[in-house]
Amino acid sequence: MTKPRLFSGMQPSADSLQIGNYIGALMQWRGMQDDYDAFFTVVDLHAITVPQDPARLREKTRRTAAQYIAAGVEPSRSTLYVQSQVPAHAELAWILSTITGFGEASRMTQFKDKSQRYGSDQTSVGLFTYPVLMAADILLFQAEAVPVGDDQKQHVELTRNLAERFNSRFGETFTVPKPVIQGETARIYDLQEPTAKMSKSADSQAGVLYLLDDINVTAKKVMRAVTDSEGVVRYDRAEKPGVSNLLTIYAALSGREISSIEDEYAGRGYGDFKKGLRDVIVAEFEPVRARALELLEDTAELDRVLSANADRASEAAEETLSAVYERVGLLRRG
Ligand code: AQP
Repeated sequence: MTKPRLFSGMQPSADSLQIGNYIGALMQWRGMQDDYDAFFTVVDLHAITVPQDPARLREKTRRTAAQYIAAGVEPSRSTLYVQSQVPAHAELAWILSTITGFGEASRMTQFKDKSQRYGSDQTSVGLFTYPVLMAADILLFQAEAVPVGDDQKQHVELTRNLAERFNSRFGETFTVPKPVIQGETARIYDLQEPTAKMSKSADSQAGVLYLLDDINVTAKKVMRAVTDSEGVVRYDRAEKPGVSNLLTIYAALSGREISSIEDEYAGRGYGDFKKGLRDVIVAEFEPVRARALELLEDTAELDRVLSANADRASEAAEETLSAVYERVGLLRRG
C-alpha cells in the first residue's frame, strides 16, 4: 500500500536551529517517517522574503539541511531537499496567486505582524504572497498531512481553501491537506523572556538554545534561565511561565510526564532542577551537534545528497504541475 504524503519545512534563517524547532518539528518529523512518504524541505525561497546575505544564505541552507539529517531525517527514506532546486514550487505559486483573493491574502495575521515590524517600505510583495508559496509547497506533493506549529494554522487553512477552489473551478486536481498541529505543550518559549516564542532569528541570543552552540554555552543558558521567586517546581503557564517552559522542555526530551518531573524535584530548589534539565539537553544535543558538524565538513557530499533528493522531489512535483497546466488551459510544448 502506498503511504500518505507529508510535507513540512523550515526556513534557513539562522546558522543553527533552536530547541523549539527541534521539539516542535524535528522530533515529530523523525517519528513520522515510517508512516508517511515524507518531503522535508529547506525553504530558502521563503527565507528571501526578508533580506538575506547571499553567501550566508547558502551557508545557512547547508547548515539547516545538515541539522535535519543529524536529528534523524533520513535522506534515503524521506525526500530532503532545498526548495529553490525544484522550480515547480515557484511555478505553482504563480498559478495559485491568480486564484487567491487580495482581501483573503491581506487577512493573514503573520503578514500583518511582520509588515508592522518592518514598516511598509521594507515589506516585500514576496512577504505578502508567502502563504501562497506555502500553499504551492504543500499542494505540489498532494500532501495529506502538514505538521506545523499553531502559528501556521491559518496558512494551512488558506491552502485548503485554494485546493478546494481550484478543484471546483478546474476539476479534481489537489488533495486537500490537513494540518497536524502541535499543541501548547510543544511550544517552546525564550528562556530569558518566557512569554515570547523562542525563535532562531531572535534579536537577543541569550534565551535561545541553539542546536549547534558549544555545549558549555547551552549549559550556561539553561542555568541562567529566568524562573520566579516561589522556589517550587510546578507547571503553571500563567503564573510561572519560566518554570513551566523548562518543564515542557524536560518532558519533551525525556519522554516523561510533567507530573513525574514535578514529583522528582518536590522540595528541591531550582538549581537542582536546572542541573537535571541541563544534563537532559546536553545528552540530547551532543550527538546531534557532532553529526551535523561532521556532515558540514564534506559539503560536496551533502550537496550531492541534496541534489539527488531534489531530483526525486522534482519528479513528484512535475506530475502535479503538468496536470495543473493542462487544467488551467496553458498550451503545452509539443
Ligand atoms: N518556539 C517554538 N516552539 C515549538 N515549535 C517551534 N517552531 C519554531 N519555533 C518553535 C517550529 O519549527 C518549525 C520552523 O519553522 P520556520 O523555520 O519556518 O520558522 P518559524 O516557525 O518562524 O521558526 P523560528 O525559529 O521562529 O524562525 P524565524 O526566527 O526565522 O522566524 C515550524 O514547524 C515551527 O512550528
